[in-house]
Amino acid sequence: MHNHYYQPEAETMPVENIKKLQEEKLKKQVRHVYDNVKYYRDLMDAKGVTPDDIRTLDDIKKLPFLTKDDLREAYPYGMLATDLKDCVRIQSTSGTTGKRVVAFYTQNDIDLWEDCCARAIVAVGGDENDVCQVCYGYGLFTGGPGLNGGSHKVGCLTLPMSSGNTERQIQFMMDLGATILCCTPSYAAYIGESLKERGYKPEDNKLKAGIFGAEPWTEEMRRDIEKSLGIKAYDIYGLTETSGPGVSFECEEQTGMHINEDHFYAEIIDPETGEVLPEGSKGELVFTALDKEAFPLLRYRTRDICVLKREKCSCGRTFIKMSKPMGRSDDMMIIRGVNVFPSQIEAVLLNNGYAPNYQIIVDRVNNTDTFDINVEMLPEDFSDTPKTITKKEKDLQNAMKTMLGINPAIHLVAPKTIARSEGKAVRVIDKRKSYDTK
Ligand code: DLL
Repeated sequence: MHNHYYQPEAETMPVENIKKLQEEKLKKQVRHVYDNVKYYRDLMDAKGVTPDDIRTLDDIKKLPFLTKDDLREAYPYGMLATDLKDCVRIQSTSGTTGKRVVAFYTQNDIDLWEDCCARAIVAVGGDENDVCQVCYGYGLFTGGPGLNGGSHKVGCLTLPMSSGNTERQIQFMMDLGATILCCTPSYAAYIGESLKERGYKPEDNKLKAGIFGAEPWTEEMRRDIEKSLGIKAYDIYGLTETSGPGVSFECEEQTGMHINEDHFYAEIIDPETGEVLPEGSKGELVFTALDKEAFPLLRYRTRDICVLKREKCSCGRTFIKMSKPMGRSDDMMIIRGVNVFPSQIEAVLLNNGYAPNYQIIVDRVNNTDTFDINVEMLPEDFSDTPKTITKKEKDLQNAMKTMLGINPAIHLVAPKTIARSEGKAVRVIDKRKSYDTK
């Protein structure tokens, strides 16, 4: 048991007070956005809603939703709610301008974001005696910077490893005695395997806990990782649009992630109708950022399907809990931690002179995602020599890597060999069991 908190007043606040606080913040935030973000003001005007109409939390239902399409429309600066001079950083997701999300931060935004990550670290038992190895990617991706900041705030000795180079990860982990590991669950599983291959037993490392997120993972995978590393594995959730990791985090109960409700207001809606569903229903998660200054999205549709539940938690936190995401209401895939849309793949094919006849095959082999794309050759290329075909595959792979940020294996196949479908084309074959089916 490690019943302590990073910010106890917030994390254990009575529910009535949370609601009051959210209501106050919501009113202010709607005013801030209305006054500073023309894009959203136009949406509100079109719906006939003014900031004065938002008096209670329930009034949030009157506000328009935002989606990734809105972010695309408003790219790059259209959602910015402060002067550029007040912004100190961006973070971003991979992809083309169309699907890329660029989020802006003031110093205060970064501070509150890092607080959220610090809460997650303390919730798994972290304190200033810990050695926290962060192997989420650093750079534009939010994982590395977010957990790095949280780890500093807690006062852990922070190992800013970034992702990859497993040999070096293991060396630092063992030599410096890392006690907390932060990375994607698939990378954690891979590190576990690599340790075993090198003859290490779970008790040979000093790790006690892991903070794993950025992609869906199952309870089975949790058990595997816990066993192979000899640790407790905790979930963490977030998205670039809401700052990054730390929107919600698991406590020692490991039964869902507490949402940092002093900073985020969560709703569950019916993805078809947009209707707000009662607590306990399964639906699409929608967030309103209550404190963000530079990039304050209101009613942002995450496309993640999950359930919210407010129940007494043995950890003493009063924040509502979200289940692990159970699926998506769009076609986004998360491959090796990177968000990938089939439409991006299609765009690369078309830009490179191929017809949009393709199939994406994703699987998880030895806890690592495999990513293959079968693409039909053009009829005129069919007579090419194997050497030129290999060259074309390589070129297409490079173009994909530039667009997506990860490398698929490209297989050029004979024309007319990918089955034409009569209804909706089956473009994606995802063999992973990444979502819990419960
Ligand atoms: O993945 C932020 C993050 C970094 C979260 C590190 C946790 C740890 P994006 O790249 O914008 O941001 O992707 C956000 O990833 O809408 C979910 O679909 C998915 N996702 C994030 N965390 C989890 C999780 C980061 N714990 C998208 N379980 C989200 C399942 C997750 N899916």
